[in-house]
Amino acid sequence: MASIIAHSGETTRDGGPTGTYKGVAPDVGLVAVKVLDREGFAHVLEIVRAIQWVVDNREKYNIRVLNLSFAQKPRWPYWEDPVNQAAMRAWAAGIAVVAAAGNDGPDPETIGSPGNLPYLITVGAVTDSWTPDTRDDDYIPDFSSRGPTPSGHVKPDVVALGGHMTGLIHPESAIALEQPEDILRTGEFVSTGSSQASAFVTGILALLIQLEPDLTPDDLKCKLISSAEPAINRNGKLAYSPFQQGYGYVTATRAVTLGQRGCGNTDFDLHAELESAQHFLGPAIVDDEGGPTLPGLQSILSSVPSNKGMSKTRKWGVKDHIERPNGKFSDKSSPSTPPIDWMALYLQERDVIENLSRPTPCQSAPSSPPC
Ligand SMILES: [Ca+2]
Repeated sequence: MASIIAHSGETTRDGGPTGTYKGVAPDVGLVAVKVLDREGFAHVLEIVRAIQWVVDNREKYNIRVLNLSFAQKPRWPYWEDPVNQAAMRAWAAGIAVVAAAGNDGPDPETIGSPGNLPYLITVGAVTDSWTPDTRDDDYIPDFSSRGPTPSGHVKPDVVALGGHMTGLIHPESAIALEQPEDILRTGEFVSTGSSQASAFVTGILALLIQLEPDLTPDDLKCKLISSAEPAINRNGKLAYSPFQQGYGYVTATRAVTLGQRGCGNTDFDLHAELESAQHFLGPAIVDDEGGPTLPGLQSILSSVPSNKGMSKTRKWGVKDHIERPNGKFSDKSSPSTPPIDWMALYLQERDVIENLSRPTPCQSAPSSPPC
């Protein structure tokens, strides 16, 4: 996970590629806090102590983001969970906390703890189907845990690349010895899961902080959810429920260019929560068949499960949906008016990008460089 976040080693040697990959944020400083044993287990209270150590040492090491690439079945309401309480203290102290959704899908209500904590950034996985050059076959694999949480909150918040991620591993570690087939000739290890997706997003947060150091944890969450790209079918309906994709697929470039501030955790009150004065229930309700849904979801969600791998109807993002070839809504079965006004969102995004790429106006001062 650390190498997905921050691997800074060389990727070329003698002018040729070495087959290795850099991490998302190779300039970041890492503070590794070891909690899990060789088999990947830890007592709840050890995790709590570790998170508290991070909070206590936040200023000493300038810790801004905490990656929690683990998930356990929630045993308490989110506000009574000791790990969640520690994670809330971290968030309140100015540390953005990222958690894995879990690998217990595709059933609903499989989000683990601490990913069930509403305040955190909870990340599910997308796989690129081994084709990095097209997203038309990128899909949410079955293993990625689905919401809602027991308290009815929509999770994951976002999905990110988590399929066959390449990273460094200690050759004598338990997992390397158990799975030698996943070690490449370069000595790197290939692994898959929402933990890897969580690490990927943690790297994106480090990049955002590098550019804008004053971002708060709530702002960082806002940057991600406001720039994520939902999967949209040709008929304008969502290809995945928000319980599967959250706000959608996150990428660093969009978080940097289109991400906004001010929209993170506006429905909650962390200080009231920490004083046990208030807790919050999410918007999920029960449908006619006893499954979880959201008010109005049926009219905006495709009734057919999205394909694994290549899909002729699914596109990731408003831009790809609106600009898709062969017409926008050419299906005979498609409604003439899409259930969500994607065109308005598309025009908003286009305006932002055009403003970013517009050259700075020339200055009239004589010392200015010529335009
Ligand atoms: Ca792909």
